[in-house]
Parts: sequence; structure tokens; C-alpha cells
Amino acid sequence: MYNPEVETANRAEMEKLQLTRLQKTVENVFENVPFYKEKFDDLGIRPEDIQQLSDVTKLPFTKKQNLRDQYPFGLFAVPLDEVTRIHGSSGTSGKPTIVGYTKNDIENWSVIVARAIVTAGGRKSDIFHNAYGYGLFTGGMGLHYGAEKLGAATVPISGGNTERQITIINDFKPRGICGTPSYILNIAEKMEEMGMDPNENGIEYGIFGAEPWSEEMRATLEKKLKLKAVDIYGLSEIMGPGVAIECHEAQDGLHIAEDHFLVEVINPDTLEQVEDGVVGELVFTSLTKEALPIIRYRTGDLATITREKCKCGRTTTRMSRIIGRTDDMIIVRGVNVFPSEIERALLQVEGLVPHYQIHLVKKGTMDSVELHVEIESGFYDRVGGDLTHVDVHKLKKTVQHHMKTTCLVTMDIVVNIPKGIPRSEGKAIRIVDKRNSAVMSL
Ligand code: DLL
Repeated sequence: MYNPEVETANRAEMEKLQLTRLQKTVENVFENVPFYKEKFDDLGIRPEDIQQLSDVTKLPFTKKQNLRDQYPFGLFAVPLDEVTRIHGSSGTSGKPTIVGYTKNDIENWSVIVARAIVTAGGRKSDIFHNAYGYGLFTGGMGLHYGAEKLGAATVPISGGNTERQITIINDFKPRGICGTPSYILNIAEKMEEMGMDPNENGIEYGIFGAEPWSEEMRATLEKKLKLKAVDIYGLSEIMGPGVAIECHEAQDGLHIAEDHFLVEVINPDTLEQVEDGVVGELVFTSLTKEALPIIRYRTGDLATITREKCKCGRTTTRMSRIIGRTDDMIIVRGVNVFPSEIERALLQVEGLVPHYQIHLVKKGTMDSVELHVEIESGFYDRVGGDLTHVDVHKLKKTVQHHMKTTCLVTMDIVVNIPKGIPRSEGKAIRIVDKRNSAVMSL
């Protein structure tokens, strides 16, 4: 069940399965979700119009705002009586986006995540330390049910209480761990602070995601914790974690669970599909969901896809890591900047730890970026705790130069003392927008 033939199916077999499931999903939403019925009527389409997979482009898009407008249960395709779980995702503002699952949805999701853990190198015999937050957020419960489905001894530690996490890791000796990359880094640093070597904890693989991270962050985590780190992607609107995951063999793109999710990549301006390999916005249609089937959901996440067979033998379409968001893109003096680019450039500078924040401020009438970085404790001691030291000045210049060459933007660099950047226990806050607040630190 966890490494089924579907992962190595040839394209024709996969597309046949996808088409049958797409047709069923379209009929379902047409019959049971007034929002979609109305949209289909407006566009003059009916379920019978979906005769081949490429007909998906005839269907309307769904956006986060549509879920917000239908808060909390308006897009559900089944009566609440058949819903066995509710999750949500916290937006930056207002109420969370609510999603629901039937018993079958939970079963499918568990199998998808169990498969994902196997893809990451996990086994039934593992102890599996789950540091994703439990709650409305899909990370904790999603990984939990998958790990249990696999048969791993699942430790539902959740996020936070880092010292206790470390004790549990030392005592239980898990083979696998999962959490947001920023929180796992936080755990590793705490271990060092407590006089332990995070290299010696015996963890063999880590499943990290739910927030953007870079190859450089992967290298840092793999070195610090001596494990293989793979990227897991997902979003609550589509299911939760497990929509796609990297294999431990190649670590080269995330395998999409295509038997459950149909992927498209579109140009966010023209809304047309782009060629494989071209960066665009990921759009997913659920193929098996019962409680909240979703048509052409615009994720806002930017990536590329490839249909080339992977070294691991799987034939499923792979997506690149998320390289930005349509709405997270910072436009500074006309230049598009993505936080992930900043992270990549930052991690190439020696003397800094991989925690950072991008503060957007106003300088007069102009938008400006203040990049808050954090100095390594060894470096800090070397300069005697003096942030005006000539070496700190040099460090600032180096960072500024790296940013200018990677992002084409001149940024003000603010060096923080060790632990000066707030640590996360879940998704890290990378962007602080101070442009409209009265308090500005210039
Ligand atoms: O973050 C689900 C998840 C939990 C994924 C645990 C992986 C691990 P939401 O809270 O709905 O769901 O947030 C979804 O998070 O649209 C992306 O912008 C971002 N995201 C998720 N995974 C990744 C990743 C979960 N691997 C939103 N890389 C998505 C970059 C990611 N961004």
C-alpha cells in the first residue's frame, strides 16, 4: 500500500486514472456544491464537457478568497454528518480557511502521508518524532496519521517546549523527525546550547516543510544534525502535508501524489498553462476528496514541474521546491525580490546563523528593505560583543554585496546579537512590514 504500483505507472495509465477521477469529482461538485454549480452555469459548462484531461482548462479556478467567502462550511460537498475532521489554516489576517474531511478522506490522506514517509526513507520499524504543531493546522495530525498508518511508533510531541523535545529525542532515539525547517534548526541550536552535539542524536532522516526553505538551509540542517533532509509540500485547501515530497534517493524535486491531485502550472497573469520547466503558479484539482473537493485551486505558490522519470524509479510528476509566492513577492523600487533568494544569499556568508527577518520600511516616500541578520556566537565573542567592531562592519558590507548581486537591491543590514532574531516553534515569520506603522527603525 505504501509503495504502490501507481508511483511507477506509465503516463498513459496515470492519466487514465486521473481522468476517471476528475470526471467523478466534477460531477460531484456540480451536483453538491452550489458555488461550483453557479460557476459552471456562468461559464456554460457541464460535467459531460470533461472528455479528456486537457479539458480541465475549461473549468473555473478556485481561490482562497472563495473559501473565505463561504466560511466556514459553504464549499463542503457532504452534509456535516459525514464530516469526521475539520482543519484550518491561519491566514495573515482574519479568520482561518476551514477545510473538512470524511472518513474516506482521512483514510486516503493517511495512506498518502504513509507513502510520503516511505519516500523520505521511513520504515514501519521507525520511531518517528513529530514536531509539527497539533491543532487546526494540518501539519501535526497529518503527519501523525500517516506515520501511524505506516506502523511507525509515532511520538506526538507537537511544536514548542524545546528542552523537553531534546530529552525525548535523546531518550527515545527516533530514526525520523519532522517539523518546520526553522523549528528543527532551533532544536539543533538548543542542543548545542545545552552542551550536546546534535550530530550524535542518531536521527537518519528529516521531513521538513510548511514554509519556504533553501538548498543552503538543507545543507545546514544535514550537517548540523547528520541526517538526510527532504522537502514536504502541502496545503490544507488541497489536503494538508503530503501533496508532494522528495525521495531520499535523489532529493531532486518533490514527487506529486498524482493519483489524488492533478497539477497544473499557470502564468499568474494570463492564467494560461506554461510549459514544463517554466516557473509559474501551482494549481491543483483534488481527484478523490469527498468533503471538500476542490477544482483548480490557485495556490499562490511558484514552482516548476518536470515529468521526467526520477532516479528513484518513480514516474510521478515532480515539482521544484517552492521558489516564492505570488503574494509574498516583495517589490522594492520596481525589483521583484523573493525571501527564498535572500535566504540563499545569506547562508553563503560566514559568521551568520540562518535566522533572518526582512523588514519593509519607508525611507521618506521610498520603500526600503532592512535585512535583520544574526551574528554567530563565536564571531560575537571574537569581537568582544562590540557590534561596531570593524569586523562586523566588514560582515555587513559582505552581506550587502551578496544581496545586491543576488537580488539587485541595496539593503540596509542590521546585525543582531546571538538569539536577537525571534525563534519560531512553527512557521517562521520572515517578513515584517513596517511601512504603514508609525514606529520605524531607520
Ligand atoms: O503548511 C501543510 C503542511 C504541513 C505542509 C506540514 C508540509 C508540512 P497550510 O498551513 O495550509 O498547510 O499552508 C500552506 O504553506 O501554500 C505554501 O505557501 C507553504 N508551504 C507548505 N509546504 C511548503 C514547502 C501546510 N515545502 C502553504 N516549501 C503553502 C515552501 C511551503 N512552502
